[in-house]
Amino acid sequence: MSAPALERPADGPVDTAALQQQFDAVIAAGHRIEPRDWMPEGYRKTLIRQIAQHAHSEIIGMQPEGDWLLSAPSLRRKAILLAKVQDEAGHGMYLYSAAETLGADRADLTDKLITRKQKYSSIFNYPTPTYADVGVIGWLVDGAAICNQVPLCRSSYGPYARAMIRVCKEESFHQRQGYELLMTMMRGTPEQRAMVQDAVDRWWWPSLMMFGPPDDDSPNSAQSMAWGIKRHSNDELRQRYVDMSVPQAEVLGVTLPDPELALDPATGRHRFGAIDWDEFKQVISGSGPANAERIARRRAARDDNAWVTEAATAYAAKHAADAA
Ligand code: BYC
Repeated sequence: MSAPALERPADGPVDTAALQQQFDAVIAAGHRIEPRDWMPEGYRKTLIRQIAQHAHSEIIGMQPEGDWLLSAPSLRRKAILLAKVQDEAGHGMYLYSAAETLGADRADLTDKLITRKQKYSSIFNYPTPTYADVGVIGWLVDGAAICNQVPLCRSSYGPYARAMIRVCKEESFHQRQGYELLMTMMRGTPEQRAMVQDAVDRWWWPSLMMFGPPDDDSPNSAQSMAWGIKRHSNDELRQRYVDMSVPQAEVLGVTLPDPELALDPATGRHRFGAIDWDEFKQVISGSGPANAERIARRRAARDDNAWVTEAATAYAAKHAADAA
């Protein structure tokens, strides 16, 4: 719920301190900030940064699985994969719309993505050499996304929080389809089982990196949590994800590639090995295995389809003129 907008005198000076006080009260009460409410510039900028990165991740995230659309092993698998990849496009669109409510311009955000001024999730810079990767992305990557995004349904910014509700419902379907695909492969031939294990070995550690750097090396967390944009710290969500994934791996019959992974009986949580943060830093600074390919494709899609945008814009302008 948002608080009523603070009345501003028509021509008088803006009382920033009073506006800030009201903003703080809305956040402290756990209510929502809406697009027309006053907000501190840092809050707006942080939201644009996170929402834009999130939107870019959804759009770039179409590529690794999209690579399998033409060679899915059956019509059923192709239909499921097509629906999933289309869902990711939809998520990107809701998120760009949410960023627009903060004054961002969609074309400008795309430009910042392809000129590397804004980031997207590290996870989408890894290749998908086998069909088991499609299943593992559904299970692990969408599983991590759910862990991270369910709390964002309670984010303090209304449009972002509301977008997350639908996104999470769809991610939940995505995760199940991935798990079902892997279950089917695990009931198949020894080669199929080996293919699943190989994909798990490649995706496990990168999926842990999706939650971001450790809390003591996360420059944005404290302020984002104080503003209610993030509800939990990176390490907290990573731990939840590990605890959730271990029993799922057991049911599936795969081994998670971490010899240090063990249940701590004292806490009921799993201890796990050290994450390779150098690899993470390399990937987010553009040197991951597939960064160049992902950006080149996004750039080509923008440039090759510019005529569609131009035609649609001209058509909308004509309609608006006819209606006037
Ligand atoms: N990858 O201070 P920190 C999906 C950056 S798509 C890249 O902890 P923050 C799906 C971070 O941005 C779901 N960069 O930051 C789609 C910051 O850099 P800048 C994607 C990362 O924002 C298709 C710096 O590192 N999910 O599910 O407080 C198919 C310091 O980090 C990463 C979201 O976008 C990373 N992994 O926390 C299948 C969730 N981690 O901006 C599935 C929304 C950190 O200062 N985002 N960085 O230059 C968030 O929840 C938060 O932004 C994060 C990071 C937890 C990711």
